[in-house]
Amino acid sequence: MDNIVILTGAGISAESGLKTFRAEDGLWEDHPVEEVATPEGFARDPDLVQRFYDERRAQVLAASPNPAHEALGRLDREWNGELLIVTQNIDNLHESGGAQRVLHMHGEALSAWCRACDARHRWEASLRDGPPCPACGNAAMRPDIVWFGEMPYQMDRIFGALAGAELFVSIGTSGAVYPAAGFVQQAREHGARTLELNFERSAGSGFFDETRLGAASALVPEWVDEVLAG
Ligand code: BV8
Repeated sequence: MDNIVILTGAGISAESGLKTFRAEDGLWEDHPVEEVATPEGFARDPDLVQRFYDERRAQVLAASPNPAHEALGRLDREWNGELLIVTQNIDNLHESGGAQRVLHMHGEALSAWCRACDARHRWEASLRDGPPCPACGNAAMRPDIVWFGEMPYQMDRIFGALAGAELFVSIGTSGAVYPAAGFVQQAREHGARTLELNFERSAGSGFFDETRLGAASALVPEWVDEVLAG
């Protein structure tokens, strides 16, 4: 086996203190998803949406990687084959944990996107009070996040990776949102083995050859040890 594709979701960052989406105390509870994670919601109330993402940006900056992120960082350093970590998460904890081959298909909390000139900038401060875009000076920056109804980033690259994957591993995701939730089926169609590491069985558990239930901070280091031991 030489080519691994990993999909991660909010569950891998839960033990770093970042809220997941569908737990009872989940993110969406405070704000209905259509208010904060859709272009329509942003058009209707930009200040609410900017405040929501300002809060998330600050939480991301205050969070630290947990043993699951660090184990994937070790895998990235030591695995000589192909590897791609496709994350649905907008935090930067995979990178802080040492991983480099990371693709943020739903964007990043620490990135701002200018609607006037299309430039993207690393951004750690607030966007709420309309700071000028460093490239064009317009006060037109939005969170660089893929909202519902928007095209996820780098889909061609992801589909290409899934076509070549020999092992597809899903970590900490409920399998509730597409197209990410469909990746396991695409990997299977191309002959990959499939493994799910999650707290509970997800909506797509039936598509996995193997499901291991537990906390990511325990399951992921154990699995990485297995893979690196050959
Ligand atoms: C698109 C950024 C076209 C925002 C996010 C009807 C049917 C099918 C699809 C649709 C439909 N109607 C509309 C759609 C499309 C829609 C969709 O799927 N809707 C759903 C609600 C039905 N999708 C879209 O709009 C997407 N765009 O389709 O464009 C297209 C199609 C194909 C190809 C190209 C273009 C865009 C969706 C992106 C939305 N943005 N995030 C932000 O973060 O604010 S979605 C957001 O929720 C996440 O990014 C993630 O993708 C998604 C799911 O969240 P999870 O990460 O899975 O987290 P969750 O809380 O759900 O689960 C956590 C899991 O971890 C749980 O299972 C839990 O048990 C486990 N866990 C918890 N703690 C731990 C743990 N596991 C281990 N250890 C722990 N400690």
